[in-house]
Amino acid sequence: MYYYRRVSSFFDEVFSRGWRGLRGWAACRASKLFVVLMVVFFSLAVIPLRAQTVTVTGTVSLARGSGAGTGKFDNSNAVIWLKPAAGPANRHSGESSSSRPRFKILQQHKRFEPHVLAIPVGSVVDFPNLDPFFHNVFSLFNGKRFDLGLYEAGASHSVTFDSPGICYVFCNIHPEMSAAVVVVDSPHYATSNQAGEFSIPNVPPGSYLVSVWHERGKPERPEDYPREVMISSSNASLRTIRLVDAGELLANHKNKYGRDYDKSVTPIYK
Ligand SMILES: [Cu+2]
Repeated sequence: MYYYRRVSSFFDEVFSRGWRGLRGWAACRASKLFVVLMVVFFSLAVIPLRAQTVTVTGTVSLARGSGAGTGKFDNSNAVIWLKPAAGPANRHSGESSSSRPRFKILQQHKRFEPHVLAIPVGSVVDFPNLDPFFHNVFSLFNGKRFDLGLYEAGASHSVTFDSPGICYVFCNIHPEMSAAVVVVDSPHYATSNQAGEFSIPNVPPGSYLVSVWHERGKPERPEDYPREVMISSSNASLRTIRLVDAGELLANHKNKYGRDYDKSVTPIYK
């Protein structure tokens, strides 16, 4: 039936328009064939590129230390990242502001959410205040020093994290609010879930250095990190990363003036 229709359309063109019709019919067919061939060519070119990367998986295990660890903890919020063992890491500092990755840490219910945020260097983080009262956002730590001042419900300010490091973030009004921005010099990073599992997608095979950070956990064998691993399609699973709990490091932090928090707050601050 299909061939009958194709043949009949061919003769319709020839008989109704003569040789010009025949040329038009052939040109139309050729252009369709060209489009089909181009689609096939690009599909074949893209599929092998995707197949060249792997998803690196692993598990973090946080064990209670001898004496130092108190309070509740689990295996979540460990940040794991991979950097090529040789060659320059992937830096974003030269990018224009419009192409920078953008993230968000909410101030809601007197908490920073998420509590731990891993980002590639050069990223911008927005800090919107979703509570019906004032908050402040500041950091005095090594990754980035900043103070976004006091701001009201519905307002938002942002910070560009242009160098790698761990940046602890606090509110100058509410001592219970804390967050950590883990700025990594690599596009290959992940944060563990409650079971300690993590997966890092789109990693090209090769030799990498594995680093790990956890708010209250230190590697069981610190001398092993950063640890070199060879990633391939047949070896994309890291062996368990064992951490030992070192206690709540942020529990008694100071305010932005380096002093203890004032417990008597005014009504606008709640
Ligand atoms: Cu606050």
